[in-house]
Amino acid sequence: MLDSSTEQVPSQGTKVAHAEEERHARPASGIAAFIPKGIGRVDDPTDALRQLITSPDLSFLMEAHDGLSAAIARKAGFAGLWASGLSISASLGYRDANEASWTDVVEVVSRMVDASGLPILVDGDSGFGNFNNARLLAAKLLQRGAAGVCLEDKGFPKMNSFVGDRHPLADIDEFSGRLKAVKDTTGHDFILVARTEALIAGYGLEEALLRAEAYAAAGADAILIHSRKSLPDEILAFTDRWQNKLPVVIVPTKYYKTPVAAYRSAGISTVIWANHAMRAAVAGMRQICARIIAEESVAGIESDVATLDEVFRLLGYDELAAAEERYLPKHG
Ligand code: SPV
Ligand code: MG
Repeated sequence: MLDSSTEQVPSQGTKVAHAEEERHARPASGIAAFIPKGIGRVDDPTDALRQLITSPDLSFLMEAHDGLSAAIARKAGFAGLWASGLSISASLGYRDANEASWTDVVEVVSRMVDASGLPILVDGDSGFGNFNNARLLAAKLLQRGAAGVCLEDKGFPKMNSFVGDRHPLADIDEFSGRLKAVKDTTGHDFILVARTEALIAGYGLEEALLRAEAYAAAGADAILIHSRKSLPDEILAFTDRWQNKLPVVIVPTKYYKTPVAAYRSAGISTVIWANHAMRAAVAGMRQICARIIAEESVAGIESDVATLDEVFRLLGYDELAAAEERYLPKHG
């Protein structure tokens, strides 16, 4: 039986209240988004994301890359999502090198908004060009119900931070102009996270601090400091010197063994689990495909895949049944 409208969704503390009863949601931009009853949405995505990022508690954003992964993360209890460029690219069959267009990203994020109702911080890469492309991207994301965008101080096209050693940094003033243009275009509410790749590019702590200062002055709401070391030492050195002049966001993909207690004591604001839904999907699909081809049957795998009822619940099929009762003619 489909009963998602009464399903209890675990919450991440009391940080975000879901307005379960809302059907036709209206994001801050004033553009209507369709979010079926039973999924519900936060009253104000930008405010909800701001609370997550500025609250004294450590917050978590879960990666999602399409409507389904967004709905699953929401059901698991995450209060906010990271629309990962790497994962969205992978799910579209692209490399994380700006092969997916900015309109591809906007479309995917729009599906994630509707399917989850959660505040979403969107990985805007380097903004797909100069200040003009960055502000256009941000404005469109705001219109589609996203809560914020994260821009990294690289050029176009960018390359994923874990691939190769060529990660040329943007000029500080030029990148600051990109940030200012986004703020001037989207207004105060839309969250702007400035990400510095100074450590990834091998420039070290002083360059990272210099850039974080400049990006704070340009109007960023938070700083994402990225590292690809297997230990969090350079991240913790940064937070020690930075002293939370703006909230700090981290992506512990490579230093994944570090317990989150270390981030709490360092006063870090937000942890992004950046690609784990996509990687879980890759591993799950790989295993199931291998078994089906080897066994020439799906009989043995039934208990290892989600039931169709679970899929129907995730996507609110019961709401459609109720809507049919209400709107379809009753004759015949
Ligand atoms: C992403 O998830 O696309 C990110 C994080 O930007 S990383 O892949 O670590 O660069
Ligand atoms: Mg990315």
